[in-house]
Amino acid sequence: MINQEPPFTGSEDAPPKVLIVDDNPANIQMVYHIIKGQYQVLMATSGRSAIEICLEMLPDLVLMDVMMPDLSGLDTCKLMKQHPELANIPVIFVTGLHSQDDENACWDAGGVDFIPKPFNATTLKNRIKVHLMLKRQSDLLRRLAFLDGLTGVKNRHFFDQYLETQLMLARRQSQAICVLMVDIDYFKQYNDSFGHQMGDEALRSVAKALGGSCRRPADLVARYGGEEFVIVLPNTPQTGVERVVERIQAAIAGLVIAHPASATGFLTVSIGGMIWLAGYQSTEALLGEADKRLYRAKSLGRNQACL
Ligand code: GH3
Ligand code: MG
Ligand code: MG
Ligand code: MG
Repeated sequence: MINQEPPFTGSEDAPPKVLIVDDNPANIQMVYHIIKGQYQVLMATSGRSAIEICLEMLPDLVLMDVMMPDLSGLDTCKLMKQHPELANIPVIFVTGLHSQDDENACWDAGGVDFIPKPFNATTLKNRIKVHLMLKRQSDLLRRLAFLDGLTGVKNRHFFDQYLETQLMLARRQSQAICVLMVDIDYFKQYNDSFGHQMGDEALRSVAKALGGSCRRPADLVARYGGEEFVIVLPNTPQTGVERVVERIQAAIAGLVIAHPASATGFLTVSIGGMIWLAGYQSTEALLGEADKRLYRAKSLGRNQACL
């Protein structure tokens, strides 16, 4: 399932990743010996390879030399700031250039700090520490802003952005994209029977079951509102969608949540799904089609899917 959240700096089990960029390997070694042991250290000897490593490894911080042949540190930093996935990685310039203009150019390029060479090792270590802490906090805030507080899946805000991006990709690559709307059946009555706390607990269980049913990295489960969830399955044709739907139905049945108002005696969901292959206009149209099919699944008696 999608984990399209910003990289979380220094999660409990992984030390933060620091990328050292310098065209002179001796300079890299010197910095490496100062910071090794505390961080996972990555190295690049050119601006181009720095960008490549950033895209692949998503470091939490970059220590950037300025003067490098080919792509300068300033230009490398500017490229990073233009890239949506790299823009929030802090760049500290570590440079032998000392003039006021050089220093200003580093700030203009988007650097968060400027350390002139030769530097004091303790100062370097502490500047890194401070910027990693700030990065960790901003990552956390960004993550929370995209999460549904009750169920822990992504929220509507994230979903809207994600669907927009995926639809654009699907259009560009002429691939199928599927949206499933999942609505709990007779959920008002569930609350009436067991109370809101039990209702919330059931919502959490359903969210977890949906998450476990969507296994591809690009699949996304989000809470659309109330007792309604939405799922995006990029690049998934009809047979794949049917398999996901079967998994969802089996997972919900496997929860065996007693629900007296339900025909089966257990909590069930209705699913409306729309697969669009090409020529689709907008996310609204795609969602509208999925919603129509959800309505049909409801009117046909609930506990079923209409694709
Ligand atoms: P249907 O089978 O047609 O979907 O019926 P329903 O009762 O599920 O649908 P309706 O839209 O009439 O009611 C949705 C109910 O979901 C209303 C509210 O009691 C419940 N609900 C919405 N959000 C929450 C929530 O965050 N927590 C809890 N416990 N209940 C919620
Ligand atoms: Mg250099
Ligand atoms: Mg409902
Ligand atoms: Mg509803």
